[in-house]
Amino acid sequence: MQETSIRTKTQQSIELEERYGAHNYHPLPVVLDRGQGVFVWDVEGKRYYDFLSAYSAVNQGHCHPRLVKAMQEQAGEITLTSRAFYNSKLGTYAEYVCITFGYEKMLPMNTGAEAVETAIKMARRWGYEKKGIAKDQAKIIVCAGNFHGRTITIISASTDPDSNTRFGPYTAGFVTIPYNDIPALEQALTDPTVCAFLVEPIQGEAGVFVPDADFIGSAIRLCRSKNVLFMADEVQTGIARTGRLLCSEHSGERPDVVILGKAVSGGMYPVSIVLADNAVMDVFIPGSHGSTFGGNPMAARLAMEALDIVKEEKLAENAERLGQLFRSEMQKLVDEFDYVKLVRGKGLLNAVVIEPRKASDGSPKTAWELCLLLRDNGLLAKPTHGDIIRFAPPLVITEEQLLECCRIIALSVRQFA
Ligand code: IF1
Repeated sequence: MQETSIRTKTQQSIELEERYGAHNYHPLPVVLDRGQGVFVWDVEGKRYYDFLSAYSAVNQGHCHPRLVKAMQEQAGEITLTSRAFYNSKLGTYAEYVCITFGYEKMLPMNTGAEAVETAIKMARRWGYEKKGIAKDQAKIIVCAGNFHGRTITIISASTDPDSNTRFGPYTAGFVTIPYNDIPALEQALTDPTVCAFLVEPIQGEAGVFVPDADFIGSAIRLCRSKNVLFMADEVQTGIARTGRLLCSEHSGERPDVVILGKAVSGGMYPVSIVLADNAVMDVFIPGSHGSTFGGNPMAARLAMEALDIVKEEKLAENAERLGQLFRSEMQKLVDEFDYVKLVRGKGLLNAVVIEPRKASDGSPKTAWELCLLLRDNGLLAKPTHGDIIRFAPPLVITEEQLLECCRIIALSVRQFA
């Protein structure tokens, strides 16, 4: 009889995913099965601190009991009506969101990319109808190193070859400037066909690049002076992640358009939102835009509950306070280990840069190997762009848990020596 190798559940799950799933990701070898708060458990029953938070989608913690309850209740009432009809949750949701974020209108979508696409369409139509830009000539300024999603139009604005090569032909109308570069923005704004500037207040995927303190504020004022829409992509930086409800708040200025996603629903369901005032949002008339699931009652119910949790559990304040503690603890590792180059971030969106090295046997010692050590020590994080490890736990983490995680990171960095 053929000896069947005893394969662990982990190996079985990975083999199935490898065999039948597209290889559009290179996941860390761990198979998650359950989540609660800051913790996740793999199929072998091992517990980990989640320091990625599904790329800042579970700011409220995994399976928050209030969100589970809301989802269970709504699932038994009505989940989807389409926008062919009104539903009993959308008006309340729209009012709640507009009051919470201080905008006159919201347009509900599902994924972050759909919200970014919505903002691009809105800005272009605003450019033609309100700014008088010639037909099909509207341009949108973006920054090098951006990540706004993965549709053809959005990757047409990307400077990351992994995201955009061999997907052409590309959408026209994007002008790229360096991130955090006000003179370059000033120059780009001299073009009268520019309708908008689309930018992340902190570049997440690029490696948690925090711009100069006055970059966003100066950019908003510059755009205002040139009748150009400032559009903040807060899909990753929003919902209290950086120590304020919106990262743009740190600038003291108000974007014309805000794009939200991910933690709007606490990671329970794809929910995204575009916020703007009437003068911009009213370019959308019946039949001009939409989506099957956009604004559905389940999304509305979850988003209101998820945003209530952010406020009632003071998650922004927690992110601000514990983010400072985390960076000061990581700075100790930067001071002690030459291969821990720097720590940067805001609130609980942080990253540590690791100097790639080779072990004595010539094997690689990069951020990836350090993340494998972190996994073995009970903490999950993932590198971005090779040498940068993003650390972004759920915002419900306590000081005691955060300090335990700092000890796990320090232990792993020592083992990595
Ligand atoms: C992947 C990155 C993070 C985003 C910002 C829009 C979107 C995202 C600022 C689109 C999505 C996700 C997508 C996911 C991994 C993750 C990611 F590494 F890709 F860049 F978070 F940094 N704006 N980011 O961060 O939202 O359509 O995904 O809902 O595609 O690998 P989405």
